Amino acid sequence: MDPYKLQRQNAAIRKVLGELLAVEVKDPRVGFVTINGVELNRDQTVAEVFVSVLGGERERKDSLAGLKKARGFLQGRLSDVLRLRATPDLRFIYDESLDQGLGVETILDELSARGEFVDEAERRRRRTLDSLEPPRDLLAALAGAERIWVVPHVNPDPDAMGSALALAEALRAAGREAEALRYAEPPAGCESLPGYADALDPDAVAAAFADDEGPDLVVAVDFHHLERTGDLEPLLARVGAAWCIDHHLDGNGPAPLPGWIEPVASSASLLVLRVIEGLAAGGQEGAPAIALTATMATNLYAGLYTDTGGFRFPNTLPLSFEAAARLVSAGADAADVAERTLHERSPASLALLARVLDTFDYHHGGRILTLRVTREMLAATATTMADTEQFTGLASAVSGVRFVVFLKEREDGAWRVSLRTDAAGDVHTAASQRGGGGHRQAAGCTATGDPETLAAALVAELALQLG
Ligand SMILES: [Mn+2]
Repeated sequence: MDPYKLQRQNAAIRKVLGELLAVEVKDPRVGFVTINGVELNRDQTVAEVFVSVLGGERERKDSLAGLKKARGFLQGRLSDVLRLRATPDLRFIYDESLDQGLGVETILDELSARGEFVDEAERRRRRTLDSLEPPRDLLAALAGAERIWVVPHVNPDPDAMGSALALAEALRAAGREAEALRYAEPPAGCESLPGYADALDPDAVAAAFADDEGPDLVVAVDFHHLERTGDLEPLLARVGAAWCIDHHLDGNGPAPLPGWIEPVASSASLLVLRVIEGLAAGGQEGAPAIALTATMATNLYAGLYTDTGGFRFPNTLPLSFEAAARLVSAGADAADVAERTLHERSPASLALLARVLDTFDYHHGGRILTLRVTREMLAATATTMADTEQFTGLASAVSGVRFVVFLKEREDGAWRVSLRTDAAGDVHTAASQRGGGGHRQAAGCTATGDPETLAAALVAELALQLG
C-alpha cells in the first residue's frame, strides 16, 4: 500500500476512534483516554492505537479497563464508519512515559498477556525495516534537485561518512550530479570506505563556491543542524535548501533541518538504505533505474555495524538485522568492514591508549569511570582526536562500570564530554542540560572550565541513578 495513503488511513482511524470514544461509548470511564496516534500495518489487519490517560491512578486504571471492554464495539463501528474491507485488530499501546510508576502495571500486564497492549520495548522489537518510510517531501526534494551535496557531520564516524558516500552514489546512479563531502582531518575507520578518496575535501568545496558551482541542495546525514559542519558551515549556509536524514534526538536547541529524524533506527545508514530503496522504487518516467550496489551496501553496512558497536548496543533491534541481511545480500563484505572499523588499531593509537589508561578513575564502587585525553597526549603520540573514538567503548566494557565520562580537551581549551551508559541508564539528560545531545545510552556536550570540577559534577549527577 502507498505509505501516504496509509498515513491518511491512520489519521482517519484516529479521528473516528476519538469521536466514538467521545460520543458513542457510554462507559464514563473512557472519558479520560486520549488517542495520541494510530499506526496501521501494511495489510491493514492490525492497528496500533497509542493512548494516554488523564487523571490520577484511579482514573487511569478505570479508563484502561473501560477501553478494554469497549474494544470489540470500537472495532465493529470503525469498520462500518470507514467502510474498511477487513476489521483491523485494535492493539492499544499505553504511553508509559507519561505516568511511569503510578500503579497501572498490574492491569497492563493482564492486558499485555492477552495481546491487547504492547509496551514500548515490545513495540521497538516489532518494528520492521519496511515500516520506516522516507517522508515523501524528502524524496521529492531529492528528485527535484540537480546538484546535490551529501554532508557528514564534522569528525565523521563510519555511519556519517558511509551514509554520505552511499547516498551520493545512489543519487548519481539516479542521474543527479551528486557528491559526498569530507573534512580535512582523516576520520577513524572511514578512509577504507569505498569512494572516500573521491569525496570533495574542504578546498574543493571552497573552490566550487568560488566558481559559482555550489549545489542547489545539501543533505545532512547523521546530524540535523548545519552547525555540526565546522568550518564548512558558512559555505553550506549559502545553499538554498538543506535537508537531513538522522537518527539522533536532541531535546533543546534550534529547530532541526527538514527531512527525516527517526530515533528507532540504529544508524543513519539504515534510513539512507530506505531512501535508496525509495528512489529505486519510485523512479520517475525516463529516469535511469537504480539498484543497491555492493559499494553502497558496504558503506551502509559500515554505519550499521559501528553504530550498533558490532551489534552489541541496546539499539540493536530486529530491524537492524533485517538491514544487515539486505546489505550483505547486496554484496557488503561484513568480515572486512568488521576488521577495518572496530577491530584494527594503529601502533600510535595504542600508545595514546596507554596514556589515557593512566587517567582511568573509578568512582562509587567502580560503577562510574572517568577518563581524559589532553592535547599534550595527542601531540606526544602523533595522534588525533579520531584515534580516541573507541576508548569510550573500551571503558564501558570494564566489569561493573555503568557510566563512562570521557573528557577530551579541544584546541580552544574547552572540553568535549562523551557520556555512555547501559540500557537502564540515561546520559542524555546530563548532556542536554549542558546544551548537548545524543541518545539515552550515548550522549555528548561541550563544557569549559577545570576538568576536575567538571568530572566531579557529572559523577555526582550520574550517581543519583545508581540507587
Ligand atoms: Mn549514527
